[in-house]
Amino acid sequence: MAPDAAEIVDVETGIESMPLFAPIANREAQVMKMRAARMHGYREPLRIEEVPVPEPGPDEILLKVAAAGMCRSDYQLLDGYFKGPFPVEFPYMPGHEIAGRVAGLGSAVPATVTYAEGDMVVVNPSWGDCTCRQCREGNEQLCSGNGRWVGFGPPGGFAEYMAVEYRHAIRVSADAAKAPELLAPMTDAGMTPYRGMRKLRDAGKLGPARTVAVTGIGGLGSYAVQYAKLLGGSATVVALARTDSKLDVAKDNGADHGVNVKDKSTEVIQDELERLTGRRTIDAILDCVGSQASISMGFDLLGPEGALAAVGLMSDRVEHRQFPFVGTELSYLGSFWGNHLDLVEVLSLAEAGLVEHNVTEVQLEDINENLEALGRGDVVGRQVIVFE
Ligand code: FEH
Ligand code: ZN
Repeated sequence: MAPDAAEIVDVETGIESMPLFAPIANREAQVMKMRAARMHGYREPLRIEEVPVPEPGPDEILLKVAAAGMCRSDYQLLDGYFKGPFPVEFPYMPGHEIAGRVAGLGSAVPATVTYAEGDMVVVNPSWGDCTCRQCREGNEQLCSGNGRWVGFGPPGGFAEYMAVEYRHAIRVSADAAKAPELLAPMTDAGMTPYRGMRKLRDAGKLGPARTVAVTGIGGLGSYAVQYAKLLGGSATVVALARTDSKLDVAKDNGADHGVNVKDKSTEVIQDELERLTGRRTIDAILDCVGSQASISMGFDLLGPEGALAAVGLMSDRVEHRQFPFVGTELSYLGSFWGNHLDLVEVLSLAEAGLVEHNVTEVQLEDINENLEALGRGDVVGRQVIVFE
């Protein structure tokens, strides 16, 4: 993919001030092939195929994908859970946690972005249309216009190359670039619980003599307990999960206590909380599961003025008794993915060595068995497909 400056200027556009290596990438992309995992239907295994490398549009950069994280949402996409909100056209390439190296620039990428070939970037996954209030306030993940979410509409990163609008790429330091497998998960598993925990903190629900719990220690939860420690203002951090091995991971990541909640009544869980923390209730919960059972359990465990922030999506509906919401002033905070600043902040925390990762490197060829493990809830931490 090495650029040839003379050809760049003449052949593709004729504009002499073109960015360095854009047209070369465009031209080569037309003939180059890449491996990609694509959906051909709901509830069908992904197929690993040789397909053309995408040609970056004028505002896009071509990325050579270095690492792509695998999320439970990928399993749900395949399963049809998102058919309504995010219909996709087949064949379709999922993958929304992406880190990759710049391999080409579209003709209209401004020189001021100063990308050089080989720069490592992460992809901010939510692509708002910038017409609505949410986008103008910086929350493109909540775009109420024609927002798009990579891997849920635009082609994603389960492929050796992808094209992305330059403004959605965030360049990382040369040091961070050495471990793309740790960068990719920050774009969802690392960012989503950060935003949720930030909401609990900003709502005044964390602090000394409080208890904050994280429900579900999968890809997001093992980051969430760390944010509970970082943002919690010395609140006691409790992990709630259904297997002891997941609780061990939570404790390795800084949780003060773990409670195995499988098949336990509220009262039994409260007995255990009392033994561990001295209190039967919890002040703030970050729910990383999103099931009727986990959210209902969370509300049952909240004390007066308690708040539950939900970042997981599993059940279609969640029902709970109405009285405690009013009678004890409970709050329910939805929190979706994260915005540009959330991503920059978690990247900075990670770069400062304040975030532990629980990453398993996997191969593109094994994608279907790894998706099945995600569907069964068997994965602790993040599986990340590495390409380089
Ligand atoms: C992405 C798109 C739709 C639903 C859920 C997700 C998550 O993976 C982001 O947290
Ligand atoms: Zn995800």
